[in-house]
Amino acid sequence: PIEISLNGTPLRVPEGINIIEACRQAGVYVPTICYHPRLKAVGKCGMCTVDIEGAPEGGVLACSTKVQAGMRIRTDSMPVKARASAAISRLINRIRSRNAIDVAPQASRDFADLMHWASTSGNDHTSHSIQINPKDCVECSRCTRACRDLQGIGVLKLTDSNLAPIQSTEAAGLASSSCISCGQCTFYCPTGAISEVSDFAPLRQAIASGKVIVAQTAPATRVAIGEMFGLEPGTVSTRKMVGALKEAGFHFVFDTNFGADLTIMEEGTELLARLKAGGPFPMITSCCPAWINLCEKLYPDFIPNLSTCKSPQAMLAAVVRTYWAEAIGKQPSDIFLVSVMPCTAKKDEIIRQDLGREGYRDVDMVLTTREVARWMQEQGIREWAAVSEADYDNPMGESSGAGMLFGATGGVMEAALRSAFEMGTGQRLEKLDFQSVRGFQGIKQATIDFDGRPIKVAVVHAAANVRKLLEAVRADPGHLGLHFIEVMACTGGCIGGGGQPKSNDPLVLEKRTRSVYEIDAQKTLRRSHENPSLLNLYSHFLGRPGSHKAHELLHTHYQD
Ligand code: HC0
Ligand code: SF4
Repeated sequence: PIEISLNGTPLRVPEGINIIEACRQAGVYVPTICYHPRLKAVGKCGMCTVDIEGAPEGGVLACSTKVQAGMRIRTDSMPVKARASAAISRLINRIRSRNAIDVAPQASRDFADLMHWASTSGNDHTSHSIQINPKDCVECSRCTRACRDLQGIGVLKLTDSNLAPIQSTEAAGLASSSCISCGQCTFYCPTGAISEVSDFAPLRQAIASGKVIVAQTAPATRVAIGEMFGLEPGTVSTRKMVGALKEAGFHFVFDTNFGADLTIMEEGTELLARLKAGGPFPMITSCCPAWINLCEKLYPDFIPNLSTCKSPQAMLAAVVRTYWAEAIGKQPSDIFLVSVMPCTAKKDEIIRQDLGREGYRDVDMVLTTREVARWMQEQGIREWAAVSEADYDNPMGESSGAGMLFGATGGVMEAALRSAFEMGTGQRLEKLDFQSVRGFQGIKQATIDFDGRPIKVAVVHAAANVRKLLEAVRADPGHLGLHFIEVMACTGGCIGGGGQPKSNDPLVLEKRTRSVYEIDAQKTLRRSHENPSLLNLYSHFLGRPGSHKAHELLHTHYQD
């Protein structure tokens, strides 16, 4: 650590951090709109200037200036505040000019129509998952940086147009671009000018028409939803979340973690079959829909490598519509199934051809973690503390710790290794934790000894890293010797999904991840292939993993 002085108070801070982080650590507010700890600082909004003793007048940008030993920083001087308010005023004027468009009551009808048209003319509603309503844009460029730098996609641009400052690089709209619907842009957007496509009307209609209203909740939602109600990132809210869903109109709540266990049975069996047959390698996980979009759009040569398994949300949905519908004596179309997901690309996934049969879709609607919290709030839930806890419904409420791991980067790999090792070698793993595939390194590699046979695996997260790894695999005739790759399009995996609560906490992803591993560690049931409810489903309905019926319901095809 080094010593600095902040507003006259001595302060010890880590070396190499920028001034704005030092101020935050000391609880000193510095206004900014374009800065986010996980994005490259660009000093775009100009609000965060601070004075430094001995430095020229006009100050320095706190977001892009590093602290130095002995630095004497002031955030509370009149010139600092004057500069910040000038920058904020410029921004407010620009937004107001766009929204001025609220015309006087005496205006003529055609003038009002023109203004309304102008203020919505830049809207982009071409995508199934992501929408742009640029009227609310504050031109901070956080979305463009997320898309370009974190994801390596780069399909958003800032323009000079005051009415449509943020646009897709494709004139025909986002849907025609290489957008993978990951939603990272929506997570970083401070205002909601770019957001998930959101419409509660079908849910309201389903409730009004007396359907059986069912939810399933993804692994990563339970360690994040509390943030929407003011709790610390990483607070485990599993039973609260189920209780809140019940209070908010859902009759049954199932756990996507059960679907994750089911995926492991199918995907582990597929891996073992490929190991026996000698390929095709590397097998690549298929549960991240933004990755599937990326693969189909930009890496179609990897389609044969994709696991044929549907994702856990899709597998669980297929079981709800068939096995469970019959068990409760209902027609599949009597059920309205909502997937509560940390992800915006799941909205793309549910309209894929294989996710439905005979005139209905398996999943009716995807709500992101942010949206479901808004739905709960609309239904009158304000205080998280006042919500009664509840348990998942069975049989799709029982799940293993391995299923929980799906929510973090490396987790699908770890869950698959636990089961594939034990199913393939007939031996019992002594140590269930595979530390080598955990953590935030962009590309992780490990070699696991399957009873004398070395199995080489890689884990990659954040689309920019995915592109790097795939290009390396493509360039090597021996595909780097890899047997199996786990791909997640968002940093940290699903816990960092584009539909998760927005946060400026630099450690938010780490906090959520820690809780994912804690939930697994505290379970007695930590292997997917030992989930009793799942084994029961196989013996009463599906047959063996990889059976004809399993293929019909749980596996899929891809489009190149
Ligand atoms: Fe995920 Fe999933 S783990 S993609 O990250 O595989 O969204 O949380 O629900 O389907 O289980 C997201 C999270 C899921 C699925 C699971 C997978
Ligand atoms: Fe870029 Fe992902 Fe946003 Fe699409 S959803 S614009 S790929 S960040």
